[in-house]
Amino acid sequence: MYKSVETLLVQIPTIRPHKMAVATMQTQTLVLVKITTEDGYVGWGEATTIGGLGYGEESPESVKVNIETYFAPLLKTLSGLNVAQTLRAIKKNINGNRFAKCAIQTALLDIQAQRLNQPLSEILGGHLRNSVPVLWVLASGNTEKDIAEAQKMIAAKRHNIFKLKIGSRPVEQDVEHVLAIKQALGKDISIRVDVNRAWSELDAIKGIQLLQDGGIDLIEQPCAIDNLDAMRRLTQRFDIAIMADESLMGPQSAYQIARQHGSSVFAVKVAQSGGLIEGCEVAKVAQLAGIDLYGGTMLEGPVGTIASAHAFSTFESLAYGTELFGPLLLTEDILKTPLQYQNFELEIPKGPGLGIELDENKIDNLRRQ
Ligand code: MUC
Ligand code: MG
Repeated sequence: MYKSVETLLVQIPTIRPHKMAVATMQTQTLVLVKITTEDGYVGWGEATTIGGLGYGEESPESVKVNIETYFAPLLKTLSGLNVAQTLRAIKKNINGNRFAKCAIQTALLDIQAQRLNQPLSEILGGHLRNSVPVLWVLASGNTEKDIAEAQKMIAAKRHNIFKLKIGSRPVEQDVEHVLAIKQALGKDISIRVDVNRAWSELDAIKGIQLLQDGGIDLIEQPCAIDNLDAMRRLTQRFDIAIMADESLMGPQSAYQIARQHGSSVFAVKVAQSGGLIEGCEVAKVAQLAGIDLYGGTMLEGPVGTIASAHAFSTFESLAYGTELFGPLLLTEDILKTPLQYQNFELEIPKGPGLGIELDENKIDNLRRQ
């Protein structure tokens, strides 16, 4: 049934250095998975991560090796099964590897949706919105450059919400940088910060108090991945929204955080969740626990971005919007028709499957040999 399963590492420079507490990116390595069936369908998935092993537990290289060594041979033995049965067999035979599992699942769902002649969102339960709001991340590392970049985005009606990457400088310096940007952009522009787990609990108490007083709207992943107790104490101590990102690793960890109300918002990432279906399950746990939702990214290219958009389009509420801007951070597009970003939102394609067409010549030129 499956003729081939290919994993391609596609290296694309970013439009400027993207500075985060965990890594500074000058290029992004997209991890693309292409599954071809015996009867001629082609499905795409993505397992992109950030900063090699700096962010998650899988690197582009480990995803490629694991898919080629374990997932692809297994898939070739699974014929005549539906998507759910195939995913169950994968889970039974392969531990962990959430990013690789997400890419494989996305490609399988892309194929299945094409067979049914429906957009991918429809086999995840159905879309509730045709587009999703998209914020922009200011991470040049320079206050003046960030302000100019934000003003350009607002004028072009591309983004009117901004997330600032902090955590690599002392708390006071980071706060000064954030509040200068908030003041320059004005009270109607929502500013959030992502600490990428760089603060101790005491740093967080100091920093969050100052940012809350300065009118900032949300604090993302202030403390260490495993320090769920600190996340819970901070959520209870402050009025400002505290969002779990790296700590959220799928439905089980969503449940663990939700049962103690360890954050007020969840950043749902399909790769961190282990798949689109699991991303929707994380959202359901949040909804049941009264936790707000935000659609996160691993700075994927167009495949992972639009797959995430299909999943997020099914969420009943998406109070904090999304950060599905990954393709806009790259200097090259790998689609025949670019994704549609307009009026501060990303349109969700209406064609069958993912609803995008990849430019395979371009991919061939950009891929690591
Ligand atoms: C993260 O931690 O949120 C998402 C946007 C961005 O700039 O970096 C990623 C990772
Ligand atoms: Mg984050």
